[in-house]
Amino acid sequence: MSQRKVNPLTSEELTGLELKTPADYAAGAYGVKVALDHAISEMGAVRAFQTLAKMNQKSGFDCPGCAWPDPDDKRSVLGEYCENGAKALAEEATLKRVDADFFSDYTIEEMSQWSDYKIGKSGRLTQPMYLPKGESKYIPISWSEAFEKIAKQLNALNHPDEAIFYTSGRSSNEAAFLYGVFARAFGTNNMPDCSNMCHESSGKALSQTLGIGKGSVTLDDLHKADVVMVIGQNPGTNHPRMLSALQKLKENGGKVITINPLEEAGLKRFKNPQRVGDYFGRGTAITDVFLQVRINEDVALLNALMKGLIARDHEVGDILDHQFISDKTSGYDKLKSELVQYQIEALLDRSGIDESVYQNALELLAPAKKIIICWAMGLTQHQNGIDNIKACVNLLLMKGSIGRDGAGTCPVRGHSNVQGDRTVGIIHGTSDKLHKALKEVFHFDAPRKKGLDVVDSIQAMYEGKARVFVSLGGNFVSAASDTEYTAKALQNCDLTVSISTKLNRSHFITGQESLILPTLGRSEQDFKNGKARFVSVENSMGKVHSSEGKLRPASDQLMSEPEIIANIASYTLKDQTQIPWKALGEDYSLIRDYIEKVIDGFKGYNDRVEDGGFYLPNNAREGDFSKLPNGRAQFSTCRMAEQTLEKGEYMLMTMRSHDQFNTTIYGLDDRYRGVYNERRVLFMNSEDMKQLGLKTKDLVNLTSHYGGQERRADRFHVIPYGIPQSNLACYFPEGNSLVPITHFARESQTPASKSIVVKIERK
Ligand SMILES: Nc1nc2c(c(=O)[nH]1)N[C@H]1C(S)=C(S)[C@@H](COP(=O)(O)OP(=O)(O)OC[C@H]3O[C@@H](n4cnc5c(=O)[nH]c(N)nc54)[C@H](O)[C@@H]3O)O[C@H]1N2
Ligand SMILES: Nc1nc2c(c(=O)[nH]1)N[C@H]1C(S)=C(S)[C@@H](COP(=O)(O)OP(=O)(O)OC[C@H]3O[C@@H](n4cnc5c(=O)[nH]c(N)nc54)[C@H](O)[C@@H]3O)O[C@H]1N2
Ligand code: SF4
Ligand SMILES: [Mo]
Repeated sequence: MSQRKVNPLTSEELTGLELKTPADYAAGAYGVKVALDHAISEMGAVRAFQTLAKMNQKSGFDCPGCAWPDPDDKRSVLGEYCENGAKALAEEATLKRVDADFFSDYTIEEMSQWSDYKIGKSGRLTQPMYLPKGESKYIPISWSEAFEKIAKQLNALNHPDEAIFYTSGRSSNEAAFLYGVFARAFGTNNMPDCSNMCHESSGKALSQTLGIGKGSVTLDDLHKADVVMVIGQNPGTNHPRMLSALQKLKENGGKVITINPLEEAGLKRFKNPQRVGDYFGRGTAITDVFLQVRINEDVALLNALMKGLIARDHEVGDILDHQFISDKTSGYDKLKSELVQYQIEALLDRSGIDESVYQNALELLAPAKKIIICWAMGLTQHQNGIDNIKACVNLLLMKGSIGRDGAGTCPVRGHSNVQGDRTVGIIHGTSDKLHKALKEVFHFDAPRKKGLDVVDSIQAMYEGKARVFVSLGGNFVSAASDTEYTAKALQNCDLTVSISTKLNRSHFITGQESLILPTLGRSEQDFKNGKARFVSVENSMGKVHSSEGKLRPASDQLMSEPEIIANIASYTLKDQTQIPWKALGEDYSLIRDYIEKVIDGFKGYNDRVEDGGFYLPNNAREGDFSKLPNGRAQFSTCRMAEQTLEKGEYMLMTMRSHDQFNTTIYGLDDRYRGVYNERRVLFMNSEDMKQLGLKTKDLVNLTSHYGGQERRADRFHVIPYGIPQSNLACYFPEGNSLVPITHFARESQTPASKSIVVKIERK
């Protein structure tokens, strides 16, 4: 085990909390100002304006932020991006640099004491760096020496399953496909990815019920729905352009029901920065009915809504789609008999919803023929995450709201290409179909044994069963749960390798040896032999399109992701395969040709992607459930939350502020929630504060107690907030140390980082 004394947690230093009243609308003129301030301060004015003009345009590059889709037809001349897209770009296109001199100035022990904010703001990585065994400073290394070291360590393993190949969701289809082929040709399915911590619960629930692990709607459907339910998602911050789609929906007469423990500003009212009128007017009210659910009581609430719909259908008829239920689904009677066991009052009592607000929601849902449910981490990151999503599917199926225009499932994806990475093979297993295709096309036998996901990988490293960890993007130590345990797991490795754009904490929490391989960002030009190359990505709604960077790269020593992977593969596997690694790394159109041969739905990939992009096949969108048992969509039985709180215990959720992208901290404000200049805050109900005798800004520590072990996160300012009693919220990753590695969603193993039972300790 490493002797280095590095800190896996972000600094606990307080930065000077200021509080204001939470906002009552999102975006608007001030949002544009903030976006430009970020872009200009990191990139300079000229570079900022020139680059932003290319983002999300047809011949430009895909926003490195979230996975929200661009319009299919025309794009706005005022810019097709939001405030947080501008911040994501600013972060990547910053003029600050982390070069060899920087690394010679600081030891990893020193840098690990910094806050995540300070680490991220250091700038872009510029050259390959190597941390030798027992040393505390990274030193420069050539690309070829770096590849030799990786090959040597991989080939020295007792078994390929001692290697782990992690992927974060920002990699292109081309890079991800090559990485997946390499890992399998090397001999392992150990491909954990950020999806495991994100929408894995959605993927599992949707595959089992509708036959596809993705959503079924397009952007256009959102404009046409009768009712959109937004559950466990904060689009104003995390998918800001979704608000433009909801605005269009409202203008077309559609309604919005929001289910969330917090009344998020972006779901109240939206002032569209692309509409001059909205700068002066009040903008558009988004939410019609707000159901302020208690944390993890969504199944109870959805069950109550379904019971209400069934009762009305009995009374007045034509509320449920009986034709659809009998023609296309199975399991309805079982669900109905299960729902009979519950009392609506008891379900509402559990979920914390007033009868009158519940009735208002029913008023909207009952007559609706076209319902869309959008959701994100508020549903997936609980022990019963899969049940949450199956309950949403139940409601949609009852109403015949699947496979119909303006209706369906909308799991809103996180990272800009997390969905594409999965499509092209980043998953910890090889299906029979993929096995066969790889054999036919590349002439090798992919491993049959199931691989490790994020949680299993951490446990394997902790137990010394895995010894080389390669990370294609991401910040594993800060993103995963049980921070100190995860840190020990990584430190048990012989070698950790990070393919990264920017410095992050995982570069300090390393194996005995460590490599940082700096790569190009989305916004940067990717030239080879004088020719510009482009990559492709898939958005949250299953559309594949191209992305071509426009900026001069941060350094002339950067290498593209596909080329780095091709080199790792060819150094490691030498001539053991017939795969032309080098050629693939140079010419991405060859990778796309192979993707077309191996993965369904990519026919004519190269031509179609250059021609504006294309939608991948989607059986749920088509209403085709032939792959499912009896060829039918499946109703399911869903378990409600089972955790009960003892006296002195609270239910904590960890969420994103408005000024971060996962572990990358853009700034210290959470403007919509009225929190400024501080991340160590604990959102608490004012009655709960009163009971504990806590005043605004008092400092507290948090502890969790699972399996007889105490875990801690210290020093948070308490702030009164509109959150249900006995519920708490703090930011991610500050709260991650409280989540035991074994606390995850059943089946999907997604860390349950939105329902952590904690106690409060006064400072
Ligand atoms: N600017 C920005 N954009 C991002 C990201 C980012 O960090 N910054 N991250 C990207 C990624 S990877 C992802 S996965 C997405 C995440 O997007 P979101 O899922 O919107 O992100 P979170 O902040 O985790 O917030 C979840 C919401 O769920 C609510 N919630 C928590 N618990 C419950 C519950 O039990 N029930 C219900 N109904 N609601 C609950 C919270 O109050 C919060 O509003 O965003 C993506 N986009
Ligand atoms: N407690 C708690 N934990 C959570 C969550 C939560 O809500 N609560 N959310 C979970 C979710 S939804 C997710 S998706 C994970 C996120 O987990 P990750 O994807 O692992 O984390 P990120 O913070 O997105 O990774 C940021 C790093 O990626 C690198 N990077 C950025 N762009 C590129 C690029 O183009 N190429 C390459 N190679 N590297 C790049 C940079 O070095 C940057 O520091 O965290 C999870 N963890
Ligand atoms: S909505 Fe998401 S993808 Fe679109 S500009 Fe904003 S951050 Fe980028
Ligand atoms: Mo995510």
